Amino acid sequence: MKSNKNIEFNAAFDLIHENSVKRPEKIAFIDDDNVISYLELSNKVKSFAQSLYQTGLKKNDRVIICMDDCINFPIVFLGSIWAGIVPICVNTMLQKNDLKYMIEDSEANAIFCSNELCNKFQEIKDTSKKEILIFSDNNLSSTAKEFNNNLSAMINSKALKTLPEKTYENTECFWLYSSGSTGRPKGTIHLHKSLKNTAVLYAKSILKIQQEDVFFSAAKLFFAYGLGNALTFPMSVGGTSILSKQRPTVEIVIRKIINNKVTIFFGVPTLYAVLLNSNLDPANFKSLRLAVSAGEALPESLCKKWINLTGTEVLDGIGSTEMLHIFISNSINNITPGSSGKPVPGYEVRLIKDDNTEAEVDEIGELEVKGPTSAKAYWNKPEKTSATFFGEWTKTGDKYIKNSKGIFKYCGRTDDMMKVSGQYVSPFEIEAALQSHPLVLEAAVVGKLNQDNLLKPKAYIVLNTDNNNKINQIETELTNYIKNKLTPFKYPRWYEFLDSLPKTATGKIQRYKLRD
Ligand code: 3UK
Repeated sequence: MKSNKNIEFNAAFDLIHENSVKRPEKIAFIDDDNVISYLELSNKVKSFAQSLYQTGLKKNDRVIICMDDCINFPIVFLGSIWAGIVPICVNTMLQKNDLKYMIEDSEANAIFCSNELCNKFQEIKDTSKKEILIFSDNNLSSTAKEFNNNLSAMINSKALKTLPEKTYENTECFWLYSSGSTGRPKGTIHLHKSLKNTAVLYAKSILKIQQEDVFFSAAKLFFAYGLGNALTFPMSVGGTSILSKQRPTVEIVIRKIINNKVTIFFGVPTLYAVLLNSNLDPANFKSLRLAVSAGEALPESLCKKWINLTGTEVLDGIGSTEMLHIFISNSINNITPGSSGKPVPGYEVRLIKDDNTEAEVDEIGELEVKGPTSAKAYWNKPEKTSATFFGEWTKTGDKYIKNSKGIFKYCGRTDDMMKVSGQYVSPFEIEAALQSHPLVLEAAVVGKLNQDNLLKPKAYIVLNTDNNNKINQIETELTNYIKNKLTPFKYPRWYEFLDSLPKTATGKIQRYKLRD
């Protein structure tokens, strides 16, 4: 019988306790500078949890984590959850206006950030009416006297909160922000049970993760994908996770894999394309037993090239911030290159056609998913919440087709969003940014496939004046401008200059005419 009881459960306790007792000396995390064992991790989590209360924060308060991948990240994330405080992980590459929005929207009481980001947050604080504490390894702000705003002091203080705060499977645990084609990012509220459920349903059953595995995720911890790959999954089996602050270039990825004898690697298709175009020696991948790709569809050719080069499989699977991790996936010894595979057991999916009926085999429909890792809601956005979450079902915004073998193939988004390097980009956001440049009269942005079959933004521009003789300079100027104004990866990879944009009678840009 299905029980509706809300069972007592703390996600941090679940990941910490057993490891600290059964394998205290085992290395949990290795970052660019340090290593930490499961016992040390447990003590620091408890120390940080106690320090949170000493700074005046209370149960159910919210805190923002904007940190590069390093050992302090799991300590701050799990320490907050241990204390019943809700951490909100945000992208470290965001520009000030997005961060300011998230600080105000979330009503967070404190920010934990990497040293390099401290000034940025201080500047935001200075222009905002909101009272907020900022903690990093610098002592910049001085409102929280107790620890001089020093994160290390909080993590290393002697007082421990030995028992976790009483929380339940279905109480609010942490947030992530998810972006859409229009409007501001949405605070996506996840429950205590969801972290564990992603590990049980996907990582243990599909990836067959074990205590002996060494995990390395090129996707950072502030993404749902990276959080599962590099924190939940390794801790769910007592494995070791490799963290790095650095941008995942070919050199860094290869060095991390070799030096740490990584067994399971997680990347996005763009990174696989770069690795596969670099003429690498297969010996670099000797320690690997498996690779995973998500964020956008992995083209069939890249999947096959990876297998040829490394002799290991790469499992493509689709996940989302709303579902926390992957819910349709290929599996070991059973992959169909160019597809997302089959629903992960424990999830149900359906494809809905325009007339609201379910698609038959070989018919395209919009993908909906149901499973025990779905977010509860978007914070403070009732309309967007009810447009996405329907009882137990969640809309993904993706078009899919299922063949007679039950294998799902990605057919594009139902909205205007693009996934570029595994991350959401709204064409409208790039257009608005381009239009704010004095040289630009009008701009339209569409997705175009590059040589690896991966989608990247292309801009069609109508210039203000006749500048045709300096096109190269203008392109460089616009690229630098966008990289400064938006999260840098959103810049257009191609430009085309037109006299006018194709429009409908009512003046709407006809993007379909610009896509080839
Ligand atoms: C697209 C894919 C085709 C799809 C994510 C793994 O990407 C993640 O979350 P986001 O919220 O984006 C979700 C959207 O991205 N997508 C993701 N993976 C695939 N499309 N094939 C794929 N393999 O449009 C989806 O709706 O950024 C990925 C784990 C956790 C995640 N949050």
